[in-house]
Amino acid sequence: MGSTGEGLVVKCVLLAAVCSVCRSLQGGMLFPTDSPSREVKDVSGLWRFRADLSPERNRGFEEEWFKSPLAETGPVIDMPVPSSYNDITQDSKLRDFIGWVWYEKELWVPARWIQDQGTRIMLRVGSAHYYSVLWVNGVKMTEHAGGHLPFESDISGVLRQSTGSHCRITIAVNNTLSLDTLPPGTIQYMNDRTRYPAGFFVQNTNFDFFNYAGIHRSVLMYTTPKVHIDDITVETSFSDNIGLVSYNVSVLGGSKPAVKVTLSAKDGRCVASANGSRGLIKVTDVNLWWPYLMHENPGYLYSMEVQATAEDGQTDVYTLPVGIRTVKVTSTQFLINNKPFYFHGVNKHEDADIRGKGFDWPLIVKDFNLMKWMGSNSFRTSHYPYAEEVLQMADRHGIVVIDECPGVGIKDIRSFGNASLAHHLIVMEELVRRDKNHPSVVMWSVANEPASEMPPAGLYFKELVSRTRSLDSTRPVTFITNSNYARDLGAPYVDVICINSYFSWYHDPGHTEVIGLQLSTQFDNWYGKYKKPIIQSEYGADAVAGLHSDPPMMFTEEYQKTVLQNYHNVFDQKRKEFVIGELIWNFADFMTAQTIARVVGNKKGIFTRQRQPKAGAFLLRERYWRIANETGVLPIWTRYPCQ
Ligand code: GCB
Repeated sequence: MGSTGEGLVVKCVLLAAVCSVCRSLQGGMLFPTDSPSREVKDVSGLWRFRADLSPERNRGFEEEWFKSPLAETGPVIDMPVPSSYNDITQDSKLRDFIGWVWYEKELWVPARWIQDQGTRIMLRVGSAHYYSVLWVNGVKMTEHAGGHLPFESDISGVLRQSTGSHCRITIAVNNTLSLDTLPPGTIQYMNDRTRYPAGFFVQNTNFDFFNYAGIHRSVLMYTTPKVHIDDITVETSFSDNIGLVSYNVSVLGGSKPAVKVTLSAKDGRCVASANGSRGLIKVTDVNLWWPYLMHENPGYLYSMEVQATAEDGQTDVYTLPVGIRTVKVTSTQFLINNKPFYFHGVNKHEDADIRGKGFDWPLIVKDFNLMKWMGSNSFRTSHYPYAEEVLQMADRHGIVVIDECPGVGIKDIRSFGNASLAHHLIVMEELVRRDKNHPSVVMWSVANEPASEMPPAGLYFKELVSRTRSLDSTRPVTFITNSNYARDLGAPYVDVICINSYFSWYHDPGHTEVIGLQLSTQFDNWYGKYKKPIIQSEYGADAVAGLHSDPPMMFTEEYQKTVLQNYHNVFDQKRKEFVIGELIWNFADFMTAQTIARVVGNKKGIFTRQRQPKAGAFLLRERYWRIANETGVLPIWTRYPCQ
């Protein structure tokens, strides 16, 4: 340890991680929507911004930058929210910045919100990477550990204490990763003064994507009545043509609220209703929620309107989309509504030019159009939870989702300790709380490629998987492995085995002729030992768009295509047995840290980062539509010409 400042960037986050361990989740995290009793105000847009470049990254806290307008304590720049800050300026110091950055937004809150004492005013951040502290008008509201899930705070009190309805929101965000964060990382100080300047440090990580940071999703202000619907949980099933929706509504803020639940079909017709905060609703002639390419009418959603009326007669109304479906796993199949489902889809990243991991509607809609164009029926949220709006799209389009937590790059034995596990459990709790009602989400993934052969991994995953099951007993749980089938200590606990392998890329580079044998062996070994269905959760090869060679050479479009074809031959044999899915790595090229193995990012996309297809995209398109035509029921308008 050399300079006075070293350790501080880490210390702030470690402290935060410890606090998050002590915390247990309170309340629900319903997505804010307008309703007759609720209003939403989007406070995204241009915010003021400053990175704390002080050696200890701690000047903002020492000088209490949250107490007065940010522009009064130093220079500020414009920063769009939502967006990563890294690629917004021409300054490499900001692109590669590690430590605290400060965001500020000033706005007017509708006066009626403040005057009406019966109105609860909430402030909700969709996600900010990684650790956040939130102040309103200089008063600290909350802190949050974790870069991919929402947090919120009741700001009614502080707004009512301030004069007028002017509101100043300050958010400090720290992207430092430590051994107990998810994903984990370490800060390394370089103390050889003949090679590095004083205070030089780097953030080490074990994952293959750029550690984009900032306020990545919308910041919303919203209201509810004082007696309000805090959370809703639905679990669905069916028997013959009767749909069953078991619901549980939690209402806070008052005693003895009267709860009424009404379920309406797509055309607005009321199909069932019930009274009481929990119960079972029966729907005759049910329209089940089906995946895309499995049914003529995929993604069918009912609307569940929940009304909670307080003793004073004030009513809170919240409407939740509900898809009725079941999910089951056998030793060889994944069943949706009791029919075998084969995952033919993609792995994605939240990643694009300029905005980094910032939420962006045009990008999301384009990505869904591309997935549907190529006949993809599913995706995995590699390697962290995606924006809620993405899951809402998946619900409506019938795209099946494997929902992954940010447990990526757990390679250091110290990251299997109690503090890490406690944080991991909280993240799973936050994830399930947020995403439990999405019919598109069919499985939880608790981690990607952890060092699952290390001795502590067995107990760690036993606990993690069983606690996840106790949070949600309706969905299977998996984690993604790339370890040796005989020594994997997590595999005994999961419901589905998900394997990543890169034959002829990281092993035997250039030799696509070995893929067939190696992949068959992989499948037979894993199935032989665990007797659980298997998804090839990653496979692929880098291809620099426009680079060609025949015979194929690594990094050309032809090589990527050849790798894919060789994998597909084996999938076609094994999907008759126990292989239940294939997810290409990756949907699109994406940014990574700078390393000698990456040429301006990872190029395993079948689309470029700008979403233009490479040869591999056309190959997959033919394949996925062929599989869909064999196994699915397609609406006439989607039938692919080359069937
Ligand atoms: C993997 C990782 C993924 C990488 C990919 C690659 O196994 O799960 O994050 O990007 O390999 O391209 O190396």
